[in-house]
Amino acid sequence: THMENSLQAALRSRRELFVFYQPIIDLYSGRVTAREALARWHHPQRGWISPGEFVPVAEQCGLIDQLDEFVLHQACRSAAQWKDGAHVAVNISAIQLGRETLVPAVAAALACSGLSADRLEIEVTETALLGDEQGGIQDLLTLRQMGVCISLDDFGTGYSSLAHLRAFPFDKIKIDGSFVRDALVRPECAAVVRAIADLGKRLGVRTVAEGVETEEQLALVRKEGCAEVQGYLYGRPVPGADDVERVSRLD
Ligand code: G
Ligand code: G
Ligand code: MN
Ligand code: NA
Repeated sequence: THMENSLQAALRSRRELFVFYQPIIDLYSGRVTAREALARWHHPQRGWISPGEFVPVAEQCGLIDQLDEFVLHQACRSAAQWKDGAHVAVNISAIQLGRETLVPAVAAALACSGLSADRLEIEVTETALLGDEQGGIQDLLTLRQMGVCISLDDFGTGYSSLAHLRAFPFDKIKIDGSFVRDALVRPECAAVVRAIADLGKRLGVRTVAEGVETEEQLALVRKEGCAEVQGYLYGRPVPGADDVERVSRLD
């Protein structure tokens, strides 16, 4: 399709692809503990295209490994320059787990950037653990042995199963933003936030509340015992320091 071809061209030239970063705050210290790397595509005719649109296309047409590798390298390179020592969190597509290219790609990004492995967090969704479960879990174990932190993203949506938490000892659970968004108006969403936060405490896994946009939502997730928060209240995704100027010319 047209989008496949232009995404392929964008990956080759690299001029239209950007990595934006959104802060993740540790509620105990109040500091930025990590930044999530989020892919952004500025198409010459269509303008900004969301990863919600182009990541599925990249997955379908076999470009996802190149896209994730691009983001991984860029994110590690940026994080190596951050003076506050914050971690960088990179999303890896579910279909990459259990493929022989993933672990070498992470190792290469760390080696090229000089970033210490314990400053890299890999975010995977539960979909990653379906199907070829053993290959996926083996990859996560290898990454963990290298010192990389592993987060379970979008928890509570999709194919949520508590079996995943038994199959692999995640370092963090990210509570999907949809629950946080509605927690103040829908008791069942507040109950889900509380249940996941409790689960994290009992398992000794840090929980991250995503999609925190207001002070009221912050107070709620703090009360429920979430360890970290992410959302527009603290900051939207913004381009890395090296790209600020280039992006401002596009807007
Ligand atoms: O940034 P935004 O909220 O629009 O992201 C939408 C979705 O795209 C999220 O689920 C996010 O995890 C995913 N995403 C963003 N960047 C990347 C990336 O570099 N690789 C993969 N695989 N997914 C990404
Ligand atoms: O699936 P994943 O958690 O990786 O996706 C993160 C997505 O959530 C990004 O696309 C980011 O732009 C979006 N996001 C981050 N914070 C907020 C927020 O406070 N509100 C909303 N609506 N979206 C957010
Ligand atoms: Mn994520
Ligand atoms: Na998420």
